Amino acid sequence: MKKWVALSALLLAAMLVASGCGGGDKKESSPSPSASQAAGSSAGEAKAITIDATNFKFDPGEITVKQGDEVSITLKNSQGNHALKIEGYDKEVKGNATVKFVADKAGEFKIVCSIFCGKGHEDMVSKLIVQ
Ligand SMILES: [Cu+2]
Repeated sequence: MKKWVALSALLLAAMLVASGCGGGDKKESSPSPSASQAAGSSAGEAKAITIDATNFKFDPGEITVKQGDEVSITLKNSQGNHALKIEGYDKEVKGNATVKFVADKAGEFKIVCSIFCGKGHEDMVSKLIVQ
């Protein structure tokens, strides 16, 4: 029993180390909107966003970028089989792939799942806000 506890603690530590230097594509851990505003809030930045899809939800449910930003959206299918479509931008990405485009139109664009994935399919919505 003691061995098992030690082993799982070791595993946990290893996982923490791995995630610490592994997930370089995630940019959500930067809670400093004031810092970017202070830097001049320039448009045309590269924004890499990962949307996590499960049954039946997109996370995050809202993405905000600036007009002119180079947006790269990666859809990660954590559960089920989903695809993502940005209405108004005519962009689509299937699970575990990335779509890149320039957010040249301002406004709010509905993001929907474009694969019928089951009973909660209609609930799979997110939103792209281009300011
Ligand atoms: Cu769906």
